[in-house]
Amino acid sequence: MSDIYITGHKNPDLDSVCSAYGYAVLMNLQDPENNYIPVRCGHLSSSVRKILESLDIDIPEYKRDIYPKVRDVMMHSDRKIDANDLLTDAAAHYSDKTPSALPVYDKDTFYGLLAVDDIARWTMHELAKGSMITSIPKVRDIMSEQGTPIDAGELFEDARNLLQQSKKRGLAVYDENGYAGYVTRRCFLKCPKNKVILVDHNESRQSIRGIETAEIVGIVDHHRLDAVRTAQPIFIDAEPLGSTCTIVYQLYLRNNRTPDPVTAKVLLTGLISDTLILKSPTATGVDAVAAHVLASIAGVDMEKFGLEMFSKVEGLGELDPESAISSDFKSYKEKGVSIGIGQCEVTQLNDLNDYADTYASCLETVRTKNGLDWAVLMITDVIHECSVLMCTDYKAVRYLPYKQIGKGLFDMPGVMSRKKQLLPEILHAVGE
Ligand SMILES: [Mn+2]
Repeated sequence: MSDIYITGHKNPDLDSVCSAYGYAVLMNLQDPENNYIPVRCGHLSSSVRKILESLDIDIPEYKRDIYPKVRDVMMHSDRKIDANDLLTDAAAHYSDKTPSALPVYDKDTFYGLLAVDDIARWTMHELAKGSMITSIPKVRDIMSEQGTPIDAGELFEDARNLLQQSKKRGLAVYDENGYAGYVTRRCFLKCPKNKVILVDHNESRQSIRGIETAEIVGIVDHHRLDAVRTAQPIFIDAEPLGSTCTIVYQLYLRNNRTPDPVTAKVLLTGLISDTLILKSPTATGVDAVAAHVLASIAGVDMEKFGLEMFSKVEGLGELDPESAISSDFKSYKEKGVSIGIGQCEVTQLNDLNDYADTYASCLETVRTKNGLDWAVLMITDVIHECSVLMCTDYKAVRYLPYKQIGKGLFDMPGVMSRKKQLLPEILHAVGE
């Protein structure tokens, strides 16, 4: 049984979190031999959190990184040696595994580690005296001073170095609940690899910290492929569909399963969010079929559910401009020009004038911070199917095919997709 983490990209959006959740449910049914854990490697925006909370699920937990830790290699002892036991009682434990240290308890509480050095020291001392070793000491009487315990969350590398430089054979490991296990030098002979499945992304720089130390065992995604090299053949399902949740739904079908109503609602949420209620040009017929089937399993009206969901998305006036811009911000490089394109979803653009100036100056800050030549923000009204483009001052601005409606502001009727509609125009303008 091993733990396999399923994670979406940094800056987790609904498709990323919902597909990780839905895929974990499926994989735990398909493969009970392993434990699939959906996680997220970034913090949720308040809108995404609000929507996930309304689904009544255990929201995938934040996982800071996937680096191997002490807890991945620590040992537990199935037999308990008591500090008041005689050394002969402990002897039996050495015959089978020959460990270099053994945990010792005082009744039920962890007492310390008995190291093989402690036994050797005592024995040699007795032999040096010419003793026939007739009186056997209690375990506690021969235990040497204990080393400083380490934390279960300590990095593998750091703990290995610590133990290598220490005179101790082993160290006790503690976590938030107290004593958790122990490690000896032998635990650090081979660095373990955590297993990860990537959903809604496949590039390691968009992934969880420490991904280079992990073993990627699967990829389910709908973005351009720029995946990592793997040591083993792995499962990959990459399709040009509107959402990763659609692909996950298809994997249920492929395995002759139907998602339960709660999971169906979760998948529907990610699907509707990424495809802007199927109105985005990235939405395909496959997405539409999946959305309707998922809605009927979940017992909701697809359109109504979608509008209700987007009504929970906070207006830009209520948000912190910098986090609103950065929460979905992608960088591109074309002809030596670095460009950043952010996208925000709103349910109406009538209040644009209230926040336009604040956002424009913040966009300029984001541009400088990221060392970009040009930064733009696409504000998409998902209900009325149009967008407004906000641009920092740059010479390519005049080559954009959109009508200017204010300083650095352009009207984009019918434009919903950054990838399919806006990006080609931006790249074209830069090339002029
Ligand atoms: Mn997606």
